[in-house]
Amino acid sequence: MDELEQAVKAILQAELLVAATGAGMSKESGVPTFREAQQGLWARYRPEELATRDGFRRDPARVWGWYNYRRHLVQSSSPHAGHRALARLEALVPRVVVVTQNVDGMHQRAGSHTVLELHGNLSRFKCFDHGHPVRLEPPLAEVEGSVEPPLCEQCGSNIRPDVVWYGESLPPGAYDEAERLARRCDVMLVVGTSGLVYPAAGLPLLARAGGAMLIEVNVVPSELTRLMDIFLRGAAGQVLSDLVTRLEAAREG
Ligand code: BV8
Repeated sequence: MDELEQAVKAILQAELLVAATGAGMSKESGVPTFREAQQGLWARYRPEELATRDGFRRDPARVWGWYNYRRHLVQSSSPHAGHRALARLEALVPRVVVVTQNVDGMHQRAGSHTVLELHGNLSRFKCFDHGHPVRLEPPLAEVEGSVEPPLCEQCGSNIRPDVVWYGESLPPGAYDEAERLARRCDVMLVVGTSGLVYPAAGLPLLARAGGAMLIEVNVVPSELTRLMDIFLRGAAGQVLSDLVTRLEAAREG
């Protein structure tokens, strides 16, 4: 039995499947990943300069402008067949939860109903000093550049994207639920992550300890591959589409 067939067999028996996704999940939508040399978002900047409280304090306009540019990339992109395949899974497995490190909202746009955003969403906003939620027409920038952020009407501090920066804690509700589900799931499908950023990267280990079958989809091995029962090498769009098409055929068969 080839690896894809093994994955189909395991998923058909699952009651609870957790799909843990990273930036590689959105690559085929045209949203850049972080670590791929040259074209990755971090290639030209160090994460500490842009995705930390200190980076924002030092130069709010540069960070705000960078997120406006990323928001433009996200809003000019669409979910691909791989995002839609994860949504199709909901008709095949009693409970499917997507736990994503991505901040682009693609899973929700593709139709997934239960998405835990561990690192927030760049189209949601709050203020820097107190986290006051802020409703704002999401600003877009077709080119990178510095743009002064607006100010919070309640406290006058800078408005920032509602994402989790390095050194910031994850939203307690989302992370605690992700941890609980990782421990309980029958299958964890790990897609498009280098497995470098914690605590998200620790979830597959919890799933393994809980007795789950671990399946990874990636174009190259990651930091997590050593934990996996099955490694499906390939792009998320193609591999997930093939996987779910086979699952649908097996369900009908
Ligand atoms: C925390 C949101 C508790 C913002 C992101 C010192 C001080 C403080 C903390 C730390 C510290 N040292 C270490 C830490 C912990 C730190 C951490 O893990 N650092 C790393 C760098 C070592 N973590 C944190 O700070 C977290 N908080 O620990 O809080 C705390 C609090 C205070 C003090 C101490 C502890 C918060 C981390 C969240 C940071 N925010 N994003 C934004 O997006 O702007 S992280 C961001 O980068 C993403 O969200 C994601 O998590 C990460 C990128 O990783 P990936 O998604 O895996 O993407 P990557 O590009 O790396 O890989 C892409 C993969 O896809 C590759 O494997 C590639 O092969 C594959 N691929 C490519 N194409 C395809 C594909 N796969 C399939 N198909 C394809 N077509």
